[in-house]
Amino acid sequence: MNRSEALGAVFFLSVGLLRGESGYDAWLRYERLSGAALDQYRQEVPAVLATLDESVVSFSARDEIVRGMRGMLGRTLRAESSVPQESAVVLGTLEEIRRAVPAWRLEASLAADAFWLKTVTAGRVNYIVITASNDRGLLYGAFALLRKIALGEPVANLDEREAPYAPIRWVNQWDNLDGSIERGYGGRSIFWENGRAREDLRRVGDYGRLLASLGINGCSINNVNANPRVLSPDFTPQIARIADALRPWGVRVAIAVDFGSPKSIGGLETFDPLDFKVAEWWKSRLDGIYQAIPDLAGIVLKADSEGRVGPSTYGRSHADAANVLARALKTHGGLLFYRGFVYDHHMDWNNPKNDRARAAYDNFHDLDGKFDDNVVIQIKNGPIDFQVREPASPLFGALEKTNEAIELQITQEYFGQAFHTVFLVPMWKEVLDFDTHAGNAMASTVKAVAAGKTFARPAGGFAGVANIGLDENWSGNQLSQANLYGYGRLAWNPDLSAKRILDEWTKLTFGADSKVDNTIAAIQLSSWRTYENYTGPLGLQTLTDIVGDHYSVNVEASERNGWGQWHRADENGVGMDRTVASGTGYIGQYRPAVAKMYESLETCPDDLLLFLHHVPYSYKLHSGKTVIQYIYDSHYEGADAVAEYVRQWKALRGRVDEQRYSQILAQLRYQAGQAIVWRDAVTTWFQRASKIVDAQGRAEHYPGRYEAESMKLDAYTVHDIAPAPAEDASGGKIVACTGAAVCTATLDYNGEPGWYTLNVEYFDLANGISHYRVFVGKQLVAEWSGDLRLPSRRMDAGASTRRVIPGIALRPGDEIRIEGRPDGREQAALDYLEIVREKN
Ligand code: GCW
Repeated sequence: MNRSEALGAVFFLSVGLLRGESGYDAWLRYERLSGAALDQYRQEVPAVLATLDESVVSFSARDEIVRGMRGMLGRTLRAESSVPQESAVVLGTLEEIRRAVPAWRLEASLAADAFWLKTVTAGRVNYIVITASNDRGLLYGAFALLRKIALGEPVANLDEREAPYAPIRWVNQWDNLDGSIERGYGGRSIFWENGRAREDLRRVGDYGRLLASLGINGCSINNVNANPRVLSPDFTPQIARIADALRPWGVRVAIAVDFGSPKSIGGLETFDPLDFKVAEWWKSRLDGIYQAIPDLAGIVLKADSEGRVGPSTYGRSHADAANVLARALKTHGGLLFYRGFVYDHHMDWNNPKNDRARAAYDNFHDLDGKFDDNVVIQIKNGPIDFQVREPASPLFGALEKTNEAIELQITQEYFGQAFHTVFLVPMWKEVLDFDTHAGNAMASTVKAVAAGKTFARPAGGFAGVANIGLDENWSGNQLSQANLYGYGRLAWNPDLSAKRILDEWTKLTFGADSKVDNTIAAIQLSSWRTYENYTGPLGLQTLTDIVGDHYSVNVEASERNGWGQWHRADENGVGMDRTVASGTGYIGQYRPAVAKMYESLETCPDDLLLFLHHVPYSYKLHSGKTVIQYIYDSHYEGADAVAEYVRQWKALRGRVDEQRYSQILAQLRYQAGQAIVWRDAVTTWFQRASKIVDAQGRAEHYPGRYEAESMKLDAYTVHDIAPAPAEDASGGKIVACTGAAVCTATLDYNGEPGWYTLNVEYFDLANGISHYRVFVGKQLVAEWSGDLRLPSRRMDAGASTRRVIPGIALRPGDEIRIEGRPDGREQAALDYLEIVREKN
C-alpha cells in the first residue's frame, strides 16, 4: 500500500466509524472488526453454517448468524442443511445432532431455552456447535456466539453452557390500542394505532429480535389498564398479527384484560368470578383466542387497583379472581399474571397509621396457597411504586405456596423519563440480591424467591415494563437503551454484575474505544445515585409531582392526598414512621431478621432512613452529618455530578458518531439544567420548612443570578409561578410575554470585565414553541426555540429549562437583552439570567 492508499484507508476507516447512527440497531450493530481481531475471527469462524432444525425460530437464528458474521467479518457464510465434511457452524437441537452425527456423542441435559456452545474437532475439521433442547435455546445460543465475537471474546475450544435463571422473562407493554403509551417516553406504540394493530408491523419484528438477543420469551402487548375490546372476538385477528410478528423470535404474546369484561363486552349481568356463567364466559372466550393463537403465553390482570374493577365488587378474593381466569387458561398451558399492585388511592392522610406500603402484603399474604399453580403474582420491586429508592417489597418473602414474578419498570416514569440518563441496573441488583430470610433454603434472596427457587415453585421470574416506542432510537434517549439491555440480561442471569452488563452494552452499542467505554461507564454507573441525590435522597422517594406528570419537582405534591406517597416532612422533622413500635407497623411485614434491622435506628441503612422512620432534621446519620445538611449537600452533589457528565461527554467528540454524540450531549446538557432546578426547589423547600439554614450558605443564595422580574422589562409582565409551587421558580416569580408579539428583559451589566457564561432559565412548555434571542449591546449572541418535547403544559419546574451561552465577553456598561416571542400557550417566560465567570 502506498502512502496515498494508506491515507485513503485511514480516511475510509474513520468515516466508517463515525458515520451518523440513529441508534435503531441498538446493541445489535455488528460493526466491522478490524486489525488482529478481524484476522483471528476470520480464521476461527468456518465458511459453512449448517442448520439442522427447521423451525421458524431456528431460521431466525441462522439468518442472524449470517447477518452478524457478514457485518463483523465481512463474510457471508454458506447456509446448508446438513453437517458438511469441512469445518462449519452447526445449529441443531441435541436430538438432531445425535441423529445426524452420533459419533460426536453430545450428551447433556439442557433445560428449556438453555444452550451449549461446543467446539467439536474431527481430525483437521472444526465444528462450532450451537445446541439446545428447543429452538429458542438455539436462537439464544446464536446470539451468544455473535455477542462473544462482538465483545472480542475467544471462540476457539468452546464449551459453554448457559441456562436461564428463571422460566419467565417477559416484558409488559403499557401500550394503548389508540397508539398512545402509558408512561411511554420513546414515541408512540409500535404495536397499535387507531384501535388496531398497526398496518406495518416490521418494527414489532425488529423489537422481537432485540428481545430475543437478551433471552426474553414473552411480551404482554397492551396496557394493564386494559381496554375491554381486546377480548371481543372481532379483535382477536389483531392480536394474532402481532403474535405472528414476534413468533420467529421465540417471543410469545400475552394480553392484559379487564376484569369486568364478562359484563362489559360479554353481555352478562355480572362479572362475579364465582358465578358459573362468568367462568364459562372466560373459558369460551379464551378458547376462541387460543384457536387463533395456540401459543398465547397468558394473561395479565390489574384488578381492584387505581379505579380498575375487581373481585371486591362481589366481596370475592383476589384468589377467586385469579383462579377463574387461570382455569380457563390451564388446558392451553397459559399463565395468569395477577398484579400485586393493589392499594387504596383514597386513603385518609390524617391517619398516621395508614400506609400504602403495607398494601401488597396485606392484600395477598393471607391468600398464600389459595392460587392455582398457573397463577403468578406479579410484584413491583418496592412496596410503593417505582420510586427512586425503596426497600424490597415484603411480599417477596411472604408467599411460600404461590408463584411470583418481580415487576421492574424499565421505562423511567419516576426517573426523569426520556430526559434524564439513569441506568437502573444497579438499583435492580440491590433488590434482586436482597435477602428476604424466607424459608430454610440456602438461597432466599429476592431473585431466588421470585424465580421460584426458594420454595420450588413451578413458575416464576421477571416482568419488565418496557421503554420503547416508534422513536428511531426506540427509547427517546440513546443512553436509556441500556436499561432494556440490562433488564433482559438480568432476567437471564441476575448474577451478572452491573458493571459487566454495562460494559457489554457499551462495547456493543458504541464500539471498543476504551475512552468512550470508560466515560460511559462512569456516567451510567453513577447515574442512579446522582439522580437520587438531586431528587429524593435518604428514602424520601422521588419528590415529584405525584398528582401531575411524575416528572417535575414538587415536594408537597406527595402530601395531603390519598395517593399515599407521603414523606411527612413538616417544620419538625421528616420521614414516614413505619416502625412496629410507634408507626404503621410496615416493618413487621418482613421476616424477623430483616424487621429487626429496619426497626432500629442504629441498624437501619441511611439510604432508607426516611422511608422507614420519622426523625428531626437535626438527626445524625451514620456518617455524622445531620439529615438536613445531607439533603442540602446531596442536591448540590447531584447537580454538580451532571455538570461533570457534560464535561466528560464533550471529551468524546470525534470518538462517537456525530449523530449520537450530539443527541447525547443535548440530553445531558438539558439534564444538567434540570438537576439545578431540582436542587434549588428541594433545598429551598426544606430550608423554609426546617428553618435550619444550609451550613454552606448555598440554598436560596445564588451569586451571579439576576431574577427576570428585577430586570428592565418591556412588555413582559411579572407573575407568581402559582399554581406551581413557589419554589419552582427562583424568587418565586417569573416574567411572561402575555399581551405582545415580542417582549424584552434587559440588564445593565456593571461587573468586572472578562469572559462569562450566560445561563438563561426559561420555560419550555409542550403546547407552543417560543423563540428567544439574546443580545449583548447590538450583537446577537444566541438564538433558540423552546421546542423540547417536555411533559409540562404549564409554567412549572418541569418546563424550566436552562440555555447555556458560553464564551461571552462582558464589559461594564454592556446591556444584556433577552427577547422572547411567545407562541400559543407558551409565553416565552423567563425565570432568571445567571452570569458566571469563566476560568481562563
Ligand atoms: O406507576 C403507576 C403508574 C400508572 C400505572 C400503575 C400500574 C399502568 O403511574 O400509570 O398504570 O402504576 O403499575 O398499574
